[in-house]
Amino acid sequence: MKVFVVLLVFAIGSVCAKDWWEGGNFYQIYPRSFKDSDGDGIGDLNGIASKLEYFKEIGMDGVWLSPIFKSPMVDFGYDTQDYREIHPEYGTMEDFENLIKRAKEVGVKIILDFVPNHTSDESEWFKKSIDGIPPYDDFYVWNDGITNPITNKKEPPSNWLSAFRYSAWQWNDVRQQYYLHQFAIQQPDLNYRNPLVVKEMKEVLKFWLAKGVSGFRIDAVPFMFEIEADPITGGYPNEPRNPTPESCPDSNDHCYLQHIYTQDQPETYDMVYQWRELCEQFKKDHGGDTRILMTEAYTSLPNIIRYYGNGQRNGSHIPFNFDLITKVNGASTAKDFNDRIQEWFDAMPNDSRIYANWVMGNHDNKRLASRYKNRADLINMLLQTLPGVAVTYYGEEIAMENQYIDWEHTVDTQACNADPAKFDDYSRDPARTPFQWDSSTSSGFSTNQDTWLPVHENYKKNNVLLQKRAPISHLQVFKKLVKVRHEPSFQEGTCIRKVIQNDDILIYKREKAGSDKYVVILNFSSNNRTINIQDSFPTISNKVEIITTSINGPYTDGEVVDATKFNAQANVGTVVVSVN
Ligand SMILES: *[C@@H]1O[C@H](CO)[C@@H](O)[C@H](O)[C@H]1NC(C)=O
Ligand SMILES: *[C@@H]1O[C@H](CO)[C@@H](O)[C@H](O)[C@H]1NC(C)=O
Ligand SMILES: *[C@@H]1O[C@H](CO)[C@@H](O)[C@H](O)[C@H]1NC(C)=O
Ligand SMILES: CC(=O)N[C@H]1CO[C@H](CO)[C@@H](O)[C@@H]1O
Ligand SMILES: CC(=O)N[C@H]1CO[C@H](CO)[C@@H](O)[C@@H]1O
Ligand SMILES: [Ca+2]
Ligand SMILES: [Ca+2]
Repeated sequence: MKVFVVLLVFAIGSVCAKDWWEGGNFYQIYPRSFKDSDGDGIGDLNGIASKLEYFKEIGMDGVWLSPIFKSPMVDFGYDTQDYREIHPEYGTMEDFENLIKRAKEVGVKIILDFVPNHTSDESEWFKKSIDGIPPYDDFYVWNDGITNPITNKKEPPSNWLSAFRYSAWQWNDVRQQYYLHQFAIQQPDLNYRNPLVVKEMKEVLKFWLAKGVSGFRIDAVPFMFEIEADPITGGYPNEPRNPTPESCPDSNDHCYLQHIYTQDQPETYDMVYQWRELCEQFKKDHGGDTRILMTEAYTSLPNIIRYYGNGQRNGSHIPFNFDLITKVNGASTAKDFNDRIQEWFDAMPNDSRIYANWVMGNHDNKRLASRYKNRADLINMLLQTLPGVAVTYYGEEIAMENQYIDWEHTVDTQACNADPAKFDDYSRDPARTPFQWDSSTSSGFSTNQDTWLPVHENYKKNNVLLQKRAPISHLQVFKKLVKVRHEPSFQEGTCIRKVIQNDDILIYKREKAGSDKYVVILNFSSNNRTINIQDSFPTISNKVEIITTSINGPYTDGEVVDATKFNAQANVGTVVVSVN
């Protein structure tokens, strides 16, 4: 038996051995909200460790954790105080090592969020930089600013704006200089033009690789480098006005300017390629599975594609594709979705080892089930059945919804920096509420009634335990999807897509020679349609079996139905297999 298994693996391997992450399924955890083990109302590492089996149950290969490093939590961990320490609310280094050990036993890879663009202003590095102590004096972007000739007052060196509104320059009284912060004032930007910063950050990556992590998700990559200061004046150029001024009238808003000097600088790509080399070298030196990089960059498609590599050098394994978050919405048609998908495939490098990826939600965006009313299953179906890597934000598998949080209770710094009239547009709190495990106190997230953000008010009707017990639920659909995803037709097959019925329906066939033929039918419209699947795909037989379908759909899993009169109901998605 053992010999047989080895031979089989070898036989597949000799054709095209897939590395663990290729075509993988990934899950994002927001550690504060996943599971609280000690009743303080805040999620923690031991909480995550107690739920590792759940990741297996929902078919995840890897889990990436939003930041867990020591932080004053102005931006909930996206402001790092110490890159080598665990944030005390989340546990100890021992807890982390235990998590890694247990995750290995269960067979789930752990990936850490790495926030390179800035540290916290409470970082020792920044404190030493303020005091001008070498080598930290040049670890951040400091500048004298300009003296206004009329008022004789100091002004920031340039008009650059923070992503969290207002000037990106903050005056420091001690150092008598401005420092750059592309995000909150408490998040000073690191100076990547200083080789010591580059070296130090590599040491940090190696530190965590040595602890056994399987890779990194790298935050806000486009913001790493700014244009070099003018060698003579030491000044920085102003950024021009947004080319569509009417889209952004408020001069304090980040969008007011076109960020040609503070984002997407060419040096950024090189940095990512260097980090990839570091991961490869670590594997060579220490063995084990491939350590991967996932990169977060909200930028143009050609820029995102550059993160994959440049033909000579490899870069990010998974440069996040946010197009299905940012370029479509609840009113988008099947054609809109298909066009976005096609754009990505057209832009991707022509290399069989490069994979598409699809992200449907994250901690910076509103919940999938709220963006797509009644269509959470359909969207998850799209995510799980397209070729490439799938990335799921915690709770989307049970269709968790946004929880409205009023101004008084809002804690997200991005919303708090906005005004009471506009805060909800900026707030990311509604999508960060505690995970809904069951119907007990605080949805089984915590034994404490008080949690750092309130539990969604619908938790007694919508939680993992209920959905696990129900024969038909979002979770059951999700589990069917992740299972069928392992079939060769989904892993290695072709994907032929068509938009039919006046742009109402996206239909596609996943097929690998010698394996089952699958068809995915997604009705993005509010029109009920009856379709003939054979009109789109003549090789599909008269009868198809339902693999899984949206919970509001007319069919039942396992049912065999007529492919020539298929009921493609409004807002419903279905995966079928051709019955021979
Ligand atoms: C890039 O990655 C591919 C696929 O993993 C590999 O075959 C190739 O050798 C790598 N290229 C370099 C320059 O490392
Ligand atoms: C990729 O390669 C295939 C086959 O060699 C070719 O038909 C296709 O046009 C190429 N696509 C791009 C974007 O270069
Ligand atoms: C679509 O069909 C469902 C189920 O039969 C029904 O509830 C709904 O009203 C129909 N919608 C339209 C627009 O006809
Ligand atoms: C794109 C982006 O804004 N990414 C992150 C960069 O850092 C800020 C501040 O820490 C985070 O809030 C963002 O999510
Ligand atoms: C493109 C389209 O018609 N989309 C509709 C799909 O159905 C939802 C819910 O009924 C509508 O809100 C969308 O406008
Ligand atoms: Ca806790
Ligand atoms: Ca920067």
